[in-house]
Amino acid sequence: MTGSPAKAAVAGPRSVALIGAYGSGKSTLFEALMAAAGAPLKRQSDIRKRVVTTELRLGHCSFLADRWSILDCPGSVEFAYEMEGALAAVDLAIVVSEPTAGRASSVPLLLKALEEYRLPHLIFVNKIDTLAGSFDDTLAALQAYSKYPLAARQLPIREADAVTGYIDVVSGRAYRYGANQGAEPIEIPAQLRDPEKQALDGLAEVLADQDDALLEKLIEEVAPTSAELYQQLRKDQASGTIVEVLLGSAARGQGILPLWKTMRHDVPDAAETAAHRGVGAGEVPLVQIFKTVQAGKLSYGRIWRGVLRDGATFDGARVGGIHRYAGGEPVRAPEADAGELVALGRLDGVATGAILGILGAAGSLPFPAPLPPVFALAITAKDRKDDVKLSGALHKLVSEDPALSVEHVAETAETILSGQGEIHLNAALERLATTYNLQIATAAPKIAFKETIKRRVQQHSRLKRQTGGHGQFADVKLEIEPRGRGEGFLFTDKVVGGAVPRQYIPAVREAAEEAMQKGPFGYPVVDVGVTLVDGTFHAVDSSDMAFRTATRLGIGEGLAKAEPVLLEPIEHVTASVPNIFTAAAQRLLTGRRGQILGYAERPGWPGWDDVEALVPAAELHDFIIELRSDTMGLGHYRRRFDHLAEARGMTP
Ligand SMILES: Nc1nc2c(ncn2[C@@H]2O[C@H](COP(=O)(O)OP(=O)(O)O)[C@@H](O)[C@H]2O)c(=O)[nH]1
Ligand SMILES: [Mg+2]
Repeated sequence: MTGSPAKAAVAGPRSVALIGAYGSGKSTLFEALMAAAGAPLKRQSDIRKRVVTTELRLGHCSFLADRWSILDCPGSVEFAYEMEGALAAVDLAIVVSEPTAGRASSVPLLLKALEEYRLPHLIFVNKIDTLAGSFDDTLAALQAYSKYPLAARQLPIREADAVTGYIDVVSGRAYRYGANQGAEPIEIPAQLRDPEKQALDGLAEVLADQDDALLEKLIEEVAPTSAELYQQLRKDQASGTIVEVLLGSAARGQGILPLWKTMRHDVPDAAETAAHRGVGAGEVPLVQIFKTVQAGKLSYGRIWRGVLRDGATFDGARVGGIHRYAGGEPVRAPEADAGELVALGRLDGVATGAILGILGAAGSLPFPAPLPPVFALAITAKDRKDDVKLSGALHKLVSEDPALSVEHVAETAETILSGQGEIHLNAALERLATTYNLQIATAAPKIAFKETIKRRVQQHSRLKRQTGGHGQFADVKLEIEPRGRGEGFLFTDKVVGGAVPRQYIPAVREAAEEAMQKGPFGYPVVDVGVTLVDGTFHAVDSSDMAFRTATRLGIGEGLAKAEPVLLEPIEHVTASVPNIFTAAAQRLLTGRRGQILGYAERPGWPGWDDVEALVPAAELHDFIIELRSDTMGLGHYRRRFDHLAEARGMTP
């Protein structure tokens, strides 16, 4: 069909990941690829899995005797960590793109992730049946995002407004899409002769940039042979220096066989990928776990080296079952070969990202570092009896998915679950419900407000209880005053002549400090100085206890008179957006009481800006939702505590 030469030797198992924006058609393509390879998914599991777009899906099949592991990745940016884990494990990524320029929204972020892994990738322009506008515009838009040159392998043939077939650029042959994934050869439509020639010249030029011999031929105006072009395509695609672009319709089964053939020829061998990462050849198995599910009952791993046998042990963890997924259903296997992705059963205590076996000094199997969380919820078990169970379940959840984090915040007495967005956290809560049978109540996290005072006051406090026998007496004169922001609490003793005997001073100091735990508004009080200036005592009735009580009451009254104010945490926010959205990001931040500090080009991210601002924490709870919705889903941000500031116009 594409007229490629037969592949020299039968390769070992290889793997690809399908990545792309939510709804671009990855799952449909996954099913189409499996079907074309004679391993159609069972209808039932199709329907079930369609709904769950938040989980990786693994499938196995053979195409022309080559064995393949295919990963269908979730599309939402909120599951980017899961997708990046998949990228760490495969030989090549297939970026599934919308067909129309301007709708390729998450492509830039994906290409960035691929660049970071230096992972070879090709682009499948899907939904070609809905192409509006020119395909050249689509290519130009994709090229604008890509660091590497695109090599268009196909051109669409249009009749009336519909795409009815394609031209294979290298062979110059035209095909009309038929039923059942087939395509019949046709004459090249006359109006496409010139575009075809231009496309071929363009392809040859892209390849010549990578190869001197080819370049010389072009300069001497000698046309390279198809065989030369195929060979160079294979070399450049497998090494990731070019990005081949194919097109089709996953839903209609169009363009699937050409994609398979390109994969067959141009996806690097698993051994090449391993060598690239510094994993030497050998017999001793080396496995990388790129995802764990079901509380560690199942771990997805890539076999980087050797043959993995069921029952093998690694540091005490024993492989309890090896599974492949033909037709979407798990099939148990006695062993798995290097280059395969398989699911491993019951690897106790093995977390996402773990390496089983000995990598050796030269190797580096990079695994994504979890992204800083951008969305958080305070969570509680609806049934208090489940509290202990909840903390155990959260621990497992985080070890499965390190992009989640759990923290107990003492100040607000809340358990905070944070992650990459609302959908990500909802998926986690869903798992708590289904896997652990835990019903969870959620709320926006409380803000850790503080208080301070603005005025200096003198406060006299006298405790005198002489009921019956042993009474209580203490008398203190306190000066309570504001200190500079961040200077903290300070106690000073200025008592002279033993007006308050030495032995009671520590009790006064401790009580003063304790009184700062809760101010007039109910929040911790910061940056206040307390001076004990004078006092009196009673030889029999005074005690530590009496001085404590007098001090506590005095400070309570004094703070209320000292113009108490609420302090709110202000965060330093860095929002990263493509620069067409820089103004939008600034507007959003300003709208959230933010003070813009400025913006600058984002280092290493051409076309992106970092916008810096100081923003009250109280305004940031759902910031990521708005930021994404105003930046085509591309914007993200980091935050760190900066300082406390008076919360003007806020009543506690
Ligand atoms: N017209 C058209 N629709 C498609 C094509 N491929 C997928 N779709 C539809 O696009 C929607 C999203 O597809 P899905 O595979 O779930 O996308 P994913 O989120 O990337 O996995 C579904 O309604 C599909 O039927 C295609 O080639 N043409
Ligand atoms: Mg999907």
